[in-house]
Amino acid sequence: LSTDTPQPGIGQQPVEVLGHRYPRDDFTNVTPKILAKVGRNLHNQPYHPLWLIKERIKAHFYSNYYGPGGNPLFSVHDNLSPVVTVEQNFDSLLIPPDHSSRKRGDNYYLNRKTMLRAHTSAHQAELVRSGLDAFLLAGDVYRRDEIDASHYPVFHQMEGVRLFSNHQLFSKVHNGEDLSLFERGGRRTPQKQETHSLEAVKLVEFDLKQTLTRLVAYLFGADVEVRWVDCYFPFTHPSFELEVRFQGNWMEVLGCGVMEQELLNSVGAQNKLGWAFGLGLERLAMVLYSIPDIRLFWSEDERFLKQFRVQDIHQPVSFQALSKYPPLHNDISFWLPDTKDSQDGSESFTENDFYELVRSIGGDLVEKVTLIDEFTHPKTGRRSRCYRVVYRHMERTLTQEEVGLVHQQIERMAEAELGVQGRY
Ligand code: FA5
Ligand code: MG
Repeated sequence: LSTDTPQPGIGQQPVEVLGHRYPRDDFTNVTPKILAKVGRNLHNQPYHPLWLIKERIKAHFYSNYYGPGGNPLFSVHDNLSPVVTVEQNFDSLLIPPDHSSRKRGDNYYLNRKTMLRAHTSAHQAELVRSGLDAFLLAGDVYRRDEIDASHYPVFHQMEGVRLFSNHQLFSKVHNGEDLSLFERGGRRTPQKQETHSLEAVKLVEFDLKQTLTRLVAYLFGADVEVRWVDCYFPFTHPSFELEVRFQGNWMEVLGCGVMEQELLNSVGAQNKLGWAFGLGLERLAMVLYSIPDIRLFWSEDERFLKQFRVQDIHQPVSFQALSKYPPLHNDISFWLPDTKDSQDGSESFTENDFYELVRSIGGDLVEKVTLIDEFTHPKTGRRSRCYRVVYRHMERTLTQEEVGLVHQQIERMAEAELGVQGRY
């Protein structure tokens, strides 16, 4: 290389993601805005609606599918890094080198070799290679896409894979031991791949559709309207999309199909057939909870988040649109109890106890509580805190009079229960 050849990216800082550094090149196109979302892991935040859906799906699979030893059949993986190789995201799935889905304009590349995964399918090959026969995998995925009510550049998917040996697939069929997964010299047709026997594919396809139909019926109730649409993926054949009727329109919630045998052969599972699906967690949550806009999932607005803090993950949640009525705020200041008063010198006041108290008195009127000031008295060493409580009603404008009553009750109860001394 001559020194005067401009080297793209040289001289610039490498891209840093999750504590690793990736050299830039002419493919690098991740932006700081997108990188700021990596690591948020909404699907792992307790009581976030995406976490709630993930937990419900896990619970469904855990309680309905068992392995031979009576243990859950599907293992669950939700902590795999979204930084993957281009090989994982595309090549391992038989996506050809010139396939349009690889476009720089559609993906977030760290460089020519590394990217933010565009789908959870990026992990199919490695997990099958590691010996797993049945697994679920949830994670954040990244695509350069339009932004509107149902599209966002970061969203979350759950992948499911299940493999079958000859015995596992045919054991329930009368005289099933005479049947075979594979056939020689076959042709690829709209129904099946060239190496598969039609009877094997039909059983796998049946199991796939039944598994997903049961999942959707469990999530939405038996009344949900669904339909199967034929489609194409380079890593499955035949392939289908499942659509659910939502607000009068059909909404695609997942893609799936019978795994390409070439993929399974390449990772040591040549004696098995399998199905795979990939579903959009936001899409499911939007239908299930009537969430009108995908951007709300990134909201840190208590009015949104608090609606999903259910006692039991199976409890129905019906999302209420955020109120258009104005908020009213009232502050509360108090001295914290003296640490030297407590027997063991431990903190006797905990912030969460205070939040809990405010929530239990203010109920749905309380939108948010934030610490706005804190100081230590220079002479006495006593510590004081001031919190702001924001009140808002979903259906009407609140008056200071009614809010004042609730607020005074919070003041009294804080003194009575938390040992603080009001500065009211
Ligand atoms: C895939 O990503 C395939 N990997 C799915 C698959 C897995 C097929 C295994 C076969 C076997 P697709 O791009 O259609 O396919 O996305 C799958 C689901 O993710 C969609 O059905 C939808 O629910 C969701 N999804 C796709 N794009 C977006 C987006 N921009 N915003 C929110 N959800 C999206
Ligand atoms: Mg699709």
